[in-house]
Amino acid sequence: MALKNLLALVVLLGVVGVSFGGDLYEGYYRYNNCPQMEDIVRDVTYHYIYKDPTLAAALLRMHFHDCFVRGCDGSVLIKSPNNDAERDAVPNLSLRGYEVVDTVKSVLESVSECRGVVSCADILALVARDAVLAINGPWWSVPLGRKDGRVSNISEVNLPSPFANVTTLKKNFADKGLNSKDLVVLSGAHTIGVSSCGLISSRIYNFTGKGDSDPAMDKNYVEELKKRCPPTDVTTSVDMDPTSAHKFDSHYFNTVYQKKGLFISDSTLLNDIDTNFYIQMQAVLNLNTFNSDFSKSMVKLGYVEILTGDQGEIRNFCDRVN
Ligand code: HEM
Ligand SMILES: *[C@@H]1O[C@H](CO)[C@@H](O)[C@H](O)[C@H]1NC(C)=O
Ligand SMILES: *[C@@H]1O[C@H](CO)[C@@H](O)[C@H](O)[C@H]1NC(C)=O
Ligand SMILES: *[C@@H]1O[C@H](CO)[C@@H](O)[C@H](O)[C@H]1NC(C)=O
Ligand SMILES: CC(=O)N[C@H]1CO[C@H](CO)[C@@H](O)[C@@H]1O
Repeated sequence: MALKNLLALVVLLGVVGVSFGGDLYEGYYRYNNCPQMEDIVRDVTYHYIYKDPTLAAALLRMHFHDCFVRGCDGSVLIKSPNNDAERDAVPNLSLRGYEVVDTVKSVLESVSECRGVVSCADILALVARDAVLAINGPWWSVPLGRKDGRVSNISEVNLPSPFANVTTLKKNFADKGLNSKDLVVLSGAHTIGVSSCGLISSRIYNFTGKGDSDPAMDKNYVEELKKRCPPTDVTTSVDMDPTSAHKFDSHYFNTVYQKKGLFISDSTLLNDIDTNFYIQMQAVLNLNTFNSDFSKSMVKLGYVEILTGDQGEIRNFCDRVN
């Protein structure tokens, strides 16, 4: 009994110690009025993913987009009557799964002690984790305590481009406090999910404006992609990690190593000494560190430009500011 109390005190002090820094910490809502929070997020997320496993990719991507624009502050979730919020931006056209976050929020708001307590930014960070877990991907602990932003503006959506080279991508990530390892590891998220044909048509049909394809892509693979993506078809989807698109594994790095990376931003990871080394470690040496590397980089991503303490607000509905 005494030992148990002592342990509880040590844990509590540890938590308080971290929270003084305005930082995030694990189990935040257990100490802040809503101990059921993580269970509710998991149950709702699993419910949706079992019905439609492809939502896992969409939700993982949504968290990434949220964090890269104004930080992980839930701004990607906000709707604007004028269609000028982040989610109206072109790269957002294929974002899906907003209903998962909105449902989690409405369940939480229906529990009296959780009402007005849980941020949408935290919900999204946790939904992304649980969505990956629901398709047998890695688990990572998600430090919580983010606050929600009040601004979402289409003009600020400046995500890394699928046409960017590795120099630019490294800069994009460095601007968010993420290094080359985070870049190559997080790009591994493309082990699941799809892209629309429109984003790759110039790469396979008209790379330099002379009816050619990108020499950095395997010639046979270009032909395969042409079959799936006829020249004028911009809407059909193709798997980003063919033969393993529904499995969260390190196969993406084999794909990139075989010059079958779908975007220039995937292939270009072979052109940098650090990112190339990581790809070879996974694809050739089979080092099997991807799951734990991914977990670490996701936690780092979840800290990008966050609002904590008195900053921001706790939204009542995730799709609008209070
Ligand atoms: C390195 C820079 C990145 C670029 C340039 C990039 C670009 C893209 C593009 C263009 C698509 C296809 C979208 C469409 O069809 O409209 C996509 C899909 C996706 N991206 Fe990325 N991405 C990057 C990094 C990331 C990161 C860091 C994550 C998550 C940690 C991520 C997760 C995903 C997922 C899961 C999908 C599939 C979505 C689905 O199937 O609905 N991406 N990405
Ligand atoms: C979005 O940003 C643009 C450019 O900075 C600005 O003119 C516009 O007023 C902003 N819109 C909203 C709704 O804040
Ligand atoms: C990478 O892209 C940037 C921006 O388009 C360009 O300025 C730079 O020259 C490119 N670097 C390489 C090595 O191709
Ligand atoms: C290929 O690109 C060139 C230069 O941008 C353009 O003039 C031409 O119409 C394109 N061809 C096709 C088939 O789209
Ligand atoms: C999912 C989503 O909100 N998509 C939006 C992306 O932007 C277009 C164009 O502004 C909107 O019509 C979509 O609703």
